[in-house]
Amino acid sequence: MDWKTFLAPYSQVVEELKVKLRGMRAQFEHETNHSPIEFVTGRVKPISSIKEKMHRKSIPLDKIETDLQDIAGVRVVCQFVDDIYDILNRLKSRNDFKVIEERDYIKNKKESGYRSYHLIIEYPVETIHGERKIIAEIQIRTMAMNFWATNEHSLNYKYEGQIPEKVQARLKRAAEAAFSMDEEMSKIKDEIQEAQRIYHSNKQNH
Ligand code: 0O2
Repeated sequence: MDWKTFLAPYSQVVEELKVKLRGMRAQFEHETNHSPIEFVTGRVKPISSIKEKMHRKSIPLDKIETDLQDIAGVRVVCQFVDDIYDILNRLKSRNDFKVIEERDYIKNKKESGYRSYHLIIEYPVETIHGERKIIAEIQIRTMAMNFWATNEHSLNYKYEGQIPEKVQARLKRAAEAAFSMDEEMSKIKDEIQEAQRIYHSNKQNH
């Protein structure tokens, strides 16, 4: 398997999606003084993680393009839970890619405590050999959800997927605490946004 050649269009997709999503953020900032997008990151799954996931999910090499859907992954991090659904609707109405699957791990949190909204998309990318349709995953989550997922991901790595029960229980409590914070912040969203608008316009006037 020539991984470098195989992964090249996936890198192209990650780069294009980052530009487009960061462009949305810039446009929001310019036009409304508030962006529902806090920041955007993206990555191509490392080869070792691809191999590990193919093994774990028994995905044969000839099914990798359809069945391993997060080789190209971008993440949109928002301030508030409502922002997630706002972004989601905007992404679903775009014409430059097609949403083929949605996974709402906010309404249906995972057993681990994980919350996020996942969109699986089919993205047409131009290569020197013509158009290729590449499957990619867009994860949309709040900063609190991101904080939790990043920490849990590190622990999973440390314990090779076998986090001790005591730590798992703490993580579940931490996931609920993070979600309570999201709910509390939502209740004072208007006030926070007004404060941020005042701050930004004062900064522009100086
Ligand atoms: P990475 O790149 O290291 O983050 P599965 O892997 O079976 O849980 P599936 O069917 O591939 O899930 O798709 P799903 O549920 O959309 O999950 C894919 C990605 O979502 C994962 O990628 C994580 O990034 C994130 N994710 C899902 N569940 C959890 C979780 O419980 N905790 C954390 N921290 N992240 C989660 P990978 O493959 O783990 O790789």
